[in-house]
Amino acid sequence: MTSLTDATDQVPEAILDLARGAARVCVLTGAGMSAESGIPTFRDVQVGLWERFDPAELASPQAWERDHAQVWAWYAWRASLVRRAAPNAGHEALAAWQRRPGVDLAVVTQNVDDLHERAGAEVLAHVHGSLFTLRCARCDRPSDAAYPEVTGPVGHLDPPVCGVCGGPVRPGVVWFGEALPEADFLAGADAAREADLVLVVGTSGLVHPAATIPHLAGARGVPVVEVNPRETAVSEAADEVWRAPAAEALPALVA
Ligand code: BV8
Ligand code: ZN
Repeated sequence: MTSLTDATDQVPEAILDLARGAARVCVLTGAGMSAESGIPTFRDVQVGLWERFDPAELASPQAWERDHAQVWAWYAWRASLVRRAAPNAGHEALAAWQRRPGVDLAVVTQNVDDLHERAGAEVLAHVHGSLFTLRCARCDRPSDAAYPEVTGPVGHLDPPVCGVCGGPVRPGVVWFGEALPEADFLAGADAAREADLVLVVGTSGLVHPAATIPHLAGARGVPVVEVNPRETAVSEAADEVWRAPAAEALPALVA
């Protein structure tokens, strides 16, 4: 396996050729895309940040029903982390690539943060929703409430209430067991199937149906390239893998 340092010093030839020749690029990103911005991923072994919370358990309607205040506190803390974070060089590289004349680059993200947008990229689909789009858990109306600034892992915070029906306000994210926003998922799947190149960056490929997107592209003969320091559930579907971190690999690829 090429060492990370070598890998990011020069882009693997086959990957560079695929990127240079691609007019339509679809980039599927996961939590690893934001790791170098200091946002903890879901499944990497974390020190500190997630020790007290099991993301898969808290990101669920069951947890919300059981204890709104604990779930709201967890999201308020994550929102505070994201607000304090900055897009990394990987986000910036994708935004620059997207602005390149002759390139049609679709960002399809599983991430609920807004770091792609803050780097200047247009995001085609947030397949797991967005942290900062709040809505009423009872009547589904959008809410203009905001997360309080939270500086550390807190136990409980009462969520704001809907100005119309008085229901609790929830994050506009897709919880485990909830359906993905159909328009986003279909747009992401179509972009992958019609691309000249699909780049899969920073995802363990474990969460469905988002994880099927690279496979949908591969089934159409679209070249799939994985950028991830570690092997994942997507690796075997990739035509090329680049074991490198996103914030080092993507700037080299887009240079
Ligand atoms: C649904 C929003 C049906 C919330 C998230 C068995 C088989 C298949 C499916 C299932 C199953 N059992 C249950 C299911 C369904 C379930 C699922 O897939 N479960 C899995 C875990 C088994 N899926 C669902 O429930 C989905 N809904 O199926 O609904 C339905 C249909 C109709 C009607 C009703 C219902 C909903 C899934 C969405 C869940 N919400 N997020 C929130 O954020 O709080 S998922 C969550 O995980 C995040 O969105 C995250 O993005 C996503 C995926 O994780 P990754 O992004 O891949 O992150 P992870 O930590 O796993 O990996 C990080 C990677 O980065 C690693 O590979 C690491 O090596 C790499 N990395 C680290 N550093 C870097 C790096 N890479 C590059 N550079 C670096 N520097
Ligand atoms: Zn309401």
